[in-house]
Amino acid sequence: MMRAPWLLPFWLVASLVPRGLAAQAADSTPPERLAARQWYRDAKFGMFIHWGVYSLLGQGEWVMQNREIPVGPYEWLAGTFNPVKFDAREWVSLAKAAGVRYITITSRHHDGFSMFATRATRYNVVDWTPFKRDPLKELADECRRQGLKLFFYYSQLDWHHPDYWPRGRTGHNTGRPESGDWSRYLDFLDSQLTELLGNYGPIGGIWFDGMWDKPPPEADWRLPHTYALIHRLQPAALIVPNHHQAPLPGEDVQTFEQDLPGANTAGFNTEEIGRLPLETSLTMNDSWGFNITDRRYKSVPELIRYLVKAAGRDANLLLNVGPRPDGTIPPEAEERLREVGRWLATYGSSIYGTRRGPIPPRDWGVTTQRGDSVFVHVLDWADRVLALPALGAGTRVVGATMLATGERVEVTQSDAGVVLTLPAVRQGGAEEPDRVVVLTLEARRR
Ligand code: FHN
Repeated sequence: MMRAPWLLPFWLVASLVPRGLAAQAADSTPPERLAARQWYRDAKFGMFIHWGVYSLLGQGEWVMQNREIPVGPYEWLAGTFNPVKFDAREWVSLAKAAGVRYITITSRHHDGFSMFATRATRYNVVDWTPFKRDPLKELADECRRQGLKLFFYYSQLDWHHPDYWPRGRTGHNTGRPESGDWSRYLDFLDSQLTELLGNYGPIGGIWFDGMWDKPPPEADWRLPHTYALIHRLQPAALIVPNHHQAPLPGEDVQTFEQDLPGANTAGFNTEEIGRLPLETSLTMNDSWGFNITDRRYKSVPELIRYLVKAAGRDANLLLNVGPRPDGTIPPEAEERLREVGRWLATYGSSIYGTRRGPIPPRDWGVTTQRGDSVFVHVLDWADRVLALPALGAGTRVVGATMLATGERVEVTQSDAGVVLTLPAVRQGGAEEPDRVVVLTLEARRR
């Protein structure tokens, strides 16, 4: 008799199902998770937070690997972590001001230090540090109070745990014994995930990272087992895997890193886009974790345009901040978040709750759509006249205005397309990062 697919090793299932279709084919997704996926598609904007022991050194979250810090000294460093200025209310208020709908925070990064209360190891923020508080609990409570969803980033890769063995591509120079018990390590992951899903109320989901360190079939990560565990504990929690591959069975979101969906300038993203909700994660400067010398912050218009381009490709933007070791957010990041929030206060209707529009991304910009409103986001087009391709058979534009001002936009249309004449840009007026035209459609039958 054929074994049920969830009893087969996940790499075998993955190899049997055409890539890209894998996620949908083996999925019998329950209604609460389908609803969560819809919520996720509508949310469009999230705040990523990379924060941990590494923040103390101000050289990014890979400092343990990059500086070849052995486990012993790193454990000492962890024992000094004391972010006395951490205030969950301030973080969540800032996230709200930025206009994000969810926060994804590192519960455990590759350094293996747990930023939450866990019984699976003493190497955690409550038991190991003078801080003794569980920041994730404080954040979870505050997110609930202020109406944001909270997701937990969780690294499958570990540079500290002795059972992360055999080693993958990284974590070779941390002075661990050259042996270990892989299945015990996977049990450890499951027990921590059980805590994350059990002790913080309803969460948005788990954002996995690090499997790329030894991708299957090199290692069996027991994904069907772990994914089933997560979905059993919280049926509406989404699994967001940053494994840089096309979606696998049981996953809920396809996430891309430092690239819009389908692009691969970063060198590790797949160009294959499945049918799950999409997300793209982006650093605000060039670092995820706090980096004291990284001043290469993206400008506010750059960030806005990235958010818009993501929405035009049906993807959320997960924009990162790396808080400082005392628990404060760098002012450069705070300023940018508030500015993006100000922009969204005017233009949010063209982003939240939309789907990609009828015109695929163009050099001049993108389109988004909600119901019979199409939002034309003019990003790179200096002229007043813009020609669009036909919006679909029988689709007529019955109105066109500038979203910000309500000014009328002149429209001429034919079977070949729609020509818009945008209002003249006021002399001396500030250059907008995105000129948004709202087209109202009337579908008519031929
Ligand atoms: O190695 C990590 C990195 O530190 C960071 O967490 C990013 C976020 O998308 N993901 C990994 C690289 O793929």
